[in-house]
Amino acid sequence: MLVRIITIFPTFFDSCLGEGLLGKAAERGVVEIQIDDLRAYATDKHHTVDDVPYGGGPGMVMKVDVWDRAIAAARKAAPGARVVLLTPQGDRLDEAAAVRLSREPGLVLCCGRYEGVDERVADHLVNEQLSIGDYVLTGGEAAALVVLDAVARKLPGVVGRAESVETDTFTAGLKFPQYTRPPTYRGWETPAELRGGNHARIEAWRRAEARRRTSRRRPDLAALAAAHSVRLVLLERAMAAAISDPQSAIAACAMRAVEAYRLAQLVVCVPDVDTRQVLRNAHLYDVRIVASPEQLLARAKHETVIHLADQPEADQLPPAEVRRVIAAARSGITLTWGGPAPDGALVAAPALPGPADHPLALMAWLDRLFGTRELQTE
Ligand code: 6GU
Repeated sequence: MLVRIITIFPTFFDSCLGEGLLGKAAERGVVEIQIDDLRAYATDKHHTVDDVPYGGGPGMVMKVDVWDRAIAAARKAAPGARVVLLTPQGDRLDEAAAVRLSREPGLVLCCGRYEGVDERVADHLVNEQLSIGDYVLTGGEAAALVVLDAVARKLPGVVGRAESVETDTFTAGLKFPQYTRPPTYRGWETPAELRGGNHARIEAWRRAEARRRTSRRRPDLAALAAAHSVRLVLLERAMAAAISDPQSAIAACAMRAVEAYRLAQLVVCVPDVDTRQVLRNAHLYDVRIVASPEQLLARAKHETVIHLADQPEADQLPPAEVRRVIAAARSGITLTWGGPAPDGALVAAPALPGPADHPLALMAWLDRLFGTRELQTE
């Protein structure tokens, strides 16, 4: 992936890009980083990049024409790249955004300064705006590094074991606590559960700890990551009829749903297709394969079942209400999609353009439900 950073402080990036994860990624050729000096696109002899604001007030505003030339050069150097303006006014960077950006062919990170950038840059020249949190930095440079690090570690071959990306904090709430030798230090013990070598016990302990600290420290994440209790059931009919290659479409859908929406468990009920073929990497994603929808739904009787409807119908729940139901659920939620609504299910409205029985419609629906901003259509 080609990443081009446009900045008035080109030397800011010198030390960190050669080090650690980003250094390794560059060395291996997984990312190529170009630093571009915004001042090179100024036209006067003082290389002026800002001017006083219309309407008065403190601070200077970065000039639209200078950014226009810099971004045009970047689009030429990195065809197809997504152009991102770093600004506290942007959408908040989160793990789903990092995953989404890691799938772009290239990125252009435009470092604004906090006093401001002429609004026409945001309106006409970039594809999106990102912020890294609710605090003010003097410039977008530190934010660009944060974005770059978060995105780069999603690229294959950057983080050593695929597994460490799978178990990252935020993929499904906060991470479990980790320990290494010695077993006791100044009387501080490591948990006995981790030392016994019983893998099932270790897994159970880690899952429980992760869930406990997520709900204590980050109830906001816990609601979304209702995690180990939100299950998505893909019912076969509509889907198999709608697509020519059900195996790979379902697999893509399943992987993305678990990754981007932090569904900790996804259940696929596709009796008519070869499920082994569908989910070669199922074990990585905690995907369960169940023989028939009836079997699953019988087991799930005590759960709330929300059916994502193919067609708009009366009495459908809007996405905000579905989110509320999921967050409030105590004993688990099953989302079903693809066939007719199971008995007793709440029915939710897709209200989406295009055929609602296509996997992309499901992804768009989940985007709305779980707050991922953009639908990946490639
Ligand atoms: Cl992207 N830029 C600046 N200047 N401040 C920020 C930010 C970005 N994200 C949070 N604060």
